[in-house]
Amino acid sequence: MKQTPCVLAFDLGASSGRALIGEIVMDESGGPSQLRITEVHRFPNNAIQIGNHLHWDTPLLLQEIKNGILKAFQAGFEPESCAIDTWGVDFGLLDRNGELLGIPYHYRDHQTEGLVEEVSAFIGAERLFRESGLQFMPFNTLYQLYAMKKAGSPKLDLAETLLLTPDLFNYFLTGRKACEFSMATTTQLYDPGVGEWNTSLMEELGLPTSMFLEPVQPGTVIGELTDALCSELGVAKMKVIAVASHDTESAAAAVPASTSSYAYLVSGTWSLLGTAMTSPILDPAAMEYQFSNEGGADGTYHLLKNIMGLWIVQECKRKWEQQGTRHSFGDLVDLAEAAAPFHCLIDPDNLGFMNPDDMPEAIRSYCRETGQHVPLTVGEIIRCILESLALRYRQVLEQAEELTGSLFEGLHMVGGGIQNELLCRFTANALGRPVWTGPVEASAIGNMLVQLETCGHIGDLQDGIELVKSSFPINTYAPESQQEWSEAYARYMQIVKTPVQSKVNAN
Ligand code: LFR
Repeated sequence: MKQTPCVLAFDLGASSGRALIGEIVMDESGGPSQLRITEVHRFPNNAIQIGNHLHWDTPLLLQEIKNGILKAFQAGFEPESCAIDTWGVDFGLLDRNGELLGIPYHYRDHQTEGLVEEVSAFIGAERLFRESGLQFMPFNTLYQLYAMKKAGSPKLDLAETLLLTPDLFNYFLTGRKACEFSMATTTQLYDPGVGEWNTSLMEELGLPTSMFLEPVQPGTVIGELTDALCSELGVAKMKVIAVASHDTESAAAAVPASTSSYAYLVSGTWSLLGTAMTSPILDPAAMEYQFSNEGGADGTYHLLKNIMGLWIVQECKRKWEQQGTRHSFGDLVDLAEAAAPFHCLIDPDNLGFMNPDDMPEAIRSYCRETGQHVPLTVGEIIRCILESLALRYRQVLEQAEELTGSLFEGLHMVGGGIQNELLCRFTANALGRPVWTGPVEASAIGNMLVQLETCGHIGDLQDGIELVKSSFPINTYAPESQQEWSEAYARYMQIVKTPVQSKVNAN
């Protein structure tokens, strides 16, 4: 039986990974009319503390990728290609024999604490921003490597090649080493103004410069599954493609916008609020607001900001489970909905929420320090988080408008977080503008679109966006109760200016 063209996308997130098949459904005239997605595998992704460091379980993730390939074939698909997208910044180091040196660190490991300040003082914050265009997030590759250097890590001495996470898995699948552009731009060691690795910065920081490969653009075929892997799994050969392998950029490539200027929010563990651009904005205003310029698919740059996101909810849930109370995400949202509005607000991006031992306590202590009502019940805490996130989105959207000179009509929300309808409603209310949600699996879909373009099944990404529009529902949330939300925003802006003892974050 002749199959419809199909590709396999792996989307690895901080809490779970999934493998999805994307198939082009043809219309009567033989042209592509719909993208049909089928999840063939889903698996948890848990960080592991080993001694003093937090790591990814890289071998297990590779095993799950292999399981995903196998399951795709077992389900009767014969994908032409596969591609992997993951979170940014993290990496594996290879020795001169091409073997992995140690277990890759997780970006929430504490090794980089204090290094943003230290490196800024040493290099100069303005220069650092101008030459990287990146928000000073403590986990950026630059700070991780600098932490290793300060710790005298022998791995750095032995490293011959640095591969960012998707590149590392692509290497395990194909035996080919490559560096994909969108991931390179998350390191803070790539200069987007010049379009090259910033080797002088590396030298000044004492980092080896030779382990970075020349970046390749999304849409580059890296190779094929190795013979060994095909016989291990008993599957046919397929191409392995570098897509916009940073998950945020894959998601951004699937935003079903109808205007040339639009804002989007990729909602999941993180909330990434941004807008597509043709070139990076590297001026002091972008630094002051701490935005990033990240490389995307199709030669785009995306001006975007990391906002702490649903991580805060996930961590509360985890803590309550540890203490013996289990709640589903649905229960948490119901309890939040039943709680009183605007009792207390937090700055979700206060660094105290980056990786505390006890997230509910971190929230209570923030509220205590800022002289607010201290939330005690589960409902109060979750409501506080969701309202604060929505208000933060307004603040960041307005900053993005200021930086770009655009006026955004509303906000496109994509990613798993849009299943939290209360958050979508709150966001429309906080913005006083419509919120359009969908698709949920944006990263996997953006990943598929670049594969389909590379394999010649769609003309370009714009064709892909049209497919997205005709294949996935888009919901609209209209703003309601403006008065209350405007008052809450004014209060929020006061609260985030209040100095707190716990770690602070700029802008
Ligand atoms: C989202 C994301 C963000 C990145 C963060 C850490 O999954 O990729 O874009 O800043 O994870 O890598």
